[in-house]
Amino acid sequence: MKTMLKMFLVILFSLNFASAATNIETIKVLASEKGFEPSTIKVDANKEVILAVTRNTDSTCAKEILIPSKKLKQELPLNKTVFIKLGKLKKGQVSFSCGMDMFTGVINVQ
Ligand SMILES: [Cu+2]
Repeated sequence: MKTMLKMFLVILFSLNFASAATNIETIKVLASEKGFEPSTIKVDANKEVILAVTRNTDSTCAKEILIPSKKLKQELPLNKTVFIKLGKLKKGQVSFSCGMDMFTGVINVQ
C-alpha cells in the first residue's frame, strides 16, 4: 500500500514537473572576454524566460548585467551561474548590457 502511494506521488510529481518545464526556457549566457555569448537570443513569448548567466573572466568590465526595460541590475560573481527570472516577455526586443554599456545583447521575443 505504501509503495503504491509512493509510486502515485512520483508519477504525479513527474507529470507536474514535465508540464512546468515546457513553459520555461532557460538560456545559458556566458560573460566572457568577448562580451556576452550569445549576444543575440531568441525566445518564445509564451514561455517564462530564465537567463543563466556565468561570468568566466575577470578581464572585462562585465561584472554585472543590466536589463533596463526590466529595471534589473544583477551582479555577476566570477564562475558562478546566476539565474535571472524574467518571466514571460512581450513580443519585441529586450536589450541587455554590462554596467557601462560596452557589451550589449538583445533578446528577440517571438
Ligand atoms: Cu562594460
